[in-house]
Amino acid sequence: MLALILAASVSVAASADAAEIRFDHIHTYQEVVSYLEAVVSHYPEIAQTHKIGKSYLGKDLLVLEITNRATGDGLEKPAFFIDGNLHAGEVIGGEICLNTIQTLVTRYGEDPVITELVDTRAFYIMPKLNPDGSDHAITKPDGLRSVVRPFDDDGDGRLDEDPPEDLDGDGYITRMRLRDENGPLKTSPEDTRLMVSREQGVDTASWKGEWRVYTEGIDNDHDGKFNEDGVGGLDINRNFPDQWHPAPLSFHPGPYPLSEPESKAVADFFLAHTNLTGHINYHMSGNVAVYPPSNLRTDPITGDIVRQPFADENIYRRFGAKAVALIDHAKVQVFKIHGASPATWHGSIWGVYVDWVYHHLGIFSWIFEVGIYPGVTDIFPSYGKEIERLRWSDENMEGKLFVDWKPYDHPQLGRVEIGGFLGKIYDPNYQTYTNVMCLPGPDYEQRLESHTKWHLYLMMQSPLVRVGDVDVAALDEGFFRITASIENQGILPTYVTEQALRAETAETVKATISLQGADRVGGTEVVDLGHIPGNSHAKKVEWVVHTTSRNPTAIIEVVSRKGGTHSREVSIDNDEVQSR
Ligand SMILES: [Ca+2]
Ligand SMILES: [Ca+2]
Ligand SMILES: [Ca+2]
Ligand SMILES: [Ca+2]
Ligand SMILES: [Zn+2]
Repeated sequence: MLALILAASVSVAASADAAEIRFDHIHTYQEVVSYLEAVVSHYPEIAQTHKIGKSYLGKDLLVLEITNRATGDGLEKPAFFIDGNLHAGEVIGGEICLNTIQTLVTRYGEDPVITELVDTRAFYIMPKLNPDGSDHAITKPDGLRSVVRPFDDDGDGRLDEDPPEDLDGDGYITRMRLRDENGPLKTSPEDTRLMVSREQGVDTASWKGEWRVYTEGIDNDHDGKFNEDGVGGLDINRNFPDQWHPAPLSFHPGPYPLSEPESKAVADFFLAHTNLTGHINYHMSGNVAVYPPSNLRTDPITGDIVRQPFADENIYRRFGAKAVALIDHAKVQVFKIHGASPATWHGSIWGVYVDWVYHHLGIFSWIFEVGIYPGVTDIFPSYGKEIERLRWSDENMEGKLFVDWKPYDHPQLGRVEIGGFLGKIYDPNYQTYTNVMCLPGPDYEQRLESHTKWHLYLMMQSPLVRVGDVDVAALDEGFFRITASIENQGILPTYVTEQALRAETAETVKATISLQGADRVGGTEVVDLGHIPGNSHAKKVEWVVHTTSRNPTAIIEVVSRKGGTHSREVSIDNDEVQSR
């Protein structure tokens, strides 16, 4: 039923101009599919869709490629990958992806920078890395970590046997509180809707507790725990092959690396797209831009700690500083993941997507944890004190972010009260839930755009290898020296990261000559130029050729895996020689 209503609202929303998108709610998978189809049909020369696999529930996993195909295939250009919605409820990343798509396709041909980027680079954008999970988070009152595949959260041998229930039928999963003198909570002296810890509340009345709190629902399996095993539970951001560890060292990492169709599909896409130079994996919490390593890294032979190459760290900091500058109102913090969190597991997390992309493939890879709603940055929603959130809700949202406690006769607990903070708000116009951290509002779209600006900045940093001047000098009769200048016009080196050199994934730059009406007598057909740093002088490559025919030509082609493919054709002017 819900699916039918959704489909109807999609066609209405899309009818004005099918290739336009409004950022007024969080888009479902089907809405994203419709938008991507419209983009491809409106902008066929610069946009195409790749189906890179199927989700657990059989949805196509879609990557939109944006590049001007008239100037070459995407694989022959430096590329950037952006994805959203790996974690089900962290839905703003998908909207950022859609904003970048919209910006690129609508401003191509108008904005000179965007035009040049789409002509010379390729963008691969995947708004819904985990469409099943994100649709669940958007359309159902409960939530889940990442994918919907049934998973035994509590280790009792049964899968998803105790999800929460919306007992009072208000469309939300909130909390239940039960009066209990031994409970750990007391009514807050600041506001009777809130509770504080019993210890904290000791001096306000007595040392006794008042409340015991549960999430809303039934203990379906009668194990004394409420809602301990809902939909899904495994985390595909612990399912990648970099330093993968099983439980309990890693939290719900899946049975083995890339065991899930979603993680395997993106990994295969990365392996097939050796032109990638950068990647952002979007999440939503904390307002931080963070980069690998996410864990302690040791040499497997010596046990010595292996540190990140200093040059890469420097570049991460430079790119991070730009995020802070462009996404300024969000007060972004930038740091390395490992060591940032407390001593749990020595601050390490294992099997993380961006670690695999950076450490195995040598591509700059970021987790961007999009922060909290602008304008209330410091207090809302989960980082400030509850009392500040509640006041903010009262003053700005007519109290809508908090459901007042109401009595309810629970079949297992007896009389309880149901209420508390909302994590997401239902929008009856779209029949979708919007996470409270990304409510549409006055700054919302600018915020999405500020991320798009950062993407454009990062893409401009890529290497970009070109055949520059080609000089043909006559030697003895019929002999010519052809000298080509091979340039990296970009900012990053052709190996992109020092880690790519360590991992031996950085392919060197190769120049090739193909002759028509002439023979090569000096120099090899393919010349390995090694790597070319960014901001550098050109490298020279030289061949000697011999010809007796009229109008001979040479095509010089340079191939840099991450700096692009480029060629120039020159004529070898034979007339001058023959007239001597
Ligand atoms: Ca279970
Ligand atoms: Ca589960
Ligand atoms: Ca409810
Ligand atoms: Ca239970
Ligand atoms: Zn996340």
